[in-house]
Amino acid sequence: MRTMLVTGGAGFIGANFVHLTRSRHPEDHIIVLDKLTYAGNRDSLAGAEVEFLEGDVCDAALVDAAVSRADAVIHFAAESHNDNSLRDPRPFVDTNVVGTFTILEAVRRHETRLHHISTDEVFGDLALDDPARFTETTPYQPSSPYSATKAGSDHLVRAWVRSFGVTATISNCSNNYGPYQHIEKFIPRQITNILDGRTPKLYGTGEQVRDWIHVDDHNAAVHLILEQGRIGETYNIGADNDHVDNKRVMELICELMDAPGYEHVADRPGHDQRYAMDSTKLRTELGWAPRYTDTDTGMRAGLEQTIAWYRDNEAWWRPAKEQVEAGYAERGQ
Ligand code: NAD
Ligand code: TDX
Repeated sequence: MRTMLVTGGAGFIGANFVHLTRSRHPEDHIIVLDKLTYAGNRDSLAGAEVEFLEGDVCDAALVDAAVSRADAVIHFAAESHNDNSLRDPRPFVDTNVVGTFTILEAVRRHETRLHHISTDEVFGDLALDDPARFTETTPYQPSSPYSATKAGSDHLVRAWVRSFGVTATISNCSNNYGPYQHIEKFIPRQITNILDGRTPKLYGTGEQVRDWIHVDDHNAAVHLILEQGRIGETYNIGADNDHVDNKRVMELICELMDAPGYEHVADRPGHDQRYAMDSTKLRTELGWAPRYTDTDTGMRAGLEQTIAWYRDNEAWWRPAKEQVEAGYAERGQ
């Protein structure tokens, strides 16, 4: 039996990771450490047997005690929303940078295996007409306070590997979608807008490109890296959806939900244009491949599953809806 410490396990990707791990490794003991910020939801772990620690990844004593009992730490906890980081960057510096530092010091002390979860946004963005993809050696050029703090956390992990021999791996993944994603984010916001009788909202022209991946494909890659990844290495994760712009995703959601249309709203300041991930290393070294692929946008089956989940789980998202939309309305979005 292994003990896994999952930070941020009440958030979107972390909760999906816990459910996947429970189904694949029922014998594992899972400790979830989560502060339950506005983005964390205890209900996302319903049905999964876990030891739940409510607390902050910046709390060195709490983190040390939890890490001392773990065989591996999977570090998802972060402030994750770009729009929020533009209004109040402080929690991003605290959780993403100081939180990761705190985790690193604990795994250093206890010689514990760490996998650090990061994002494609550390590489900055590409021009819309640039067909390049980010590789593991693309220089970091983050644009927002969110991506800058994630970039900082990645640098810390690499420095702790090299300077202190910490046994860590990193993965940088593209935009995820799927069940349990907070309704402030693009895809669940539009799905719940339609379910709620509101008009879906597209920022600016909607020509930006995100390399969408289903959350289960991301987490399957994390499992592979944990089991077979080389220590000190970084793996890019992406499902080759870098030809699908926001407008196309919006049209597909409207089509699948029989919605009459959407409206254009104020654009995000400094809006990153195009993200595209080259996941060749993960595919060739570890044999990973995404399961959610199809010949249209690569997202139809995954979106159908995600829409059905939000339809069936209104009690999960309803309490946040009014406030999230009021916040967006204040900013003309
Ligand atoms: P999320 O915002 O849905 O969840 C974050 C979780 O972390 C929440 O449960 C929250 O309560 C918890 N948390 C926040 N601050 C904390 C703190 N100080 N101490 C303890 N817990 C804290 O985020 P997500 O979308 O699930 O992202 C998870 C990770 O994956 C992040 O590191 C993010 O950078 C990365 N990532 C996300 C995406 C994406 O598309 N969502 C893509 C690539 C990488
Ligand atoms: O209502 C909206 N309308 C809209 O057009 C919202 C909320 C977003 N958008 C656009 C902005 C982006 O181009 O959709 C795209 C996706 O937006 P978000 O869901 O906010 O994601 P993004 O900013 O791309 O970042 C996400 O992917 C990388 C996650 O939030 C990050 O945590 C992850 O690192």
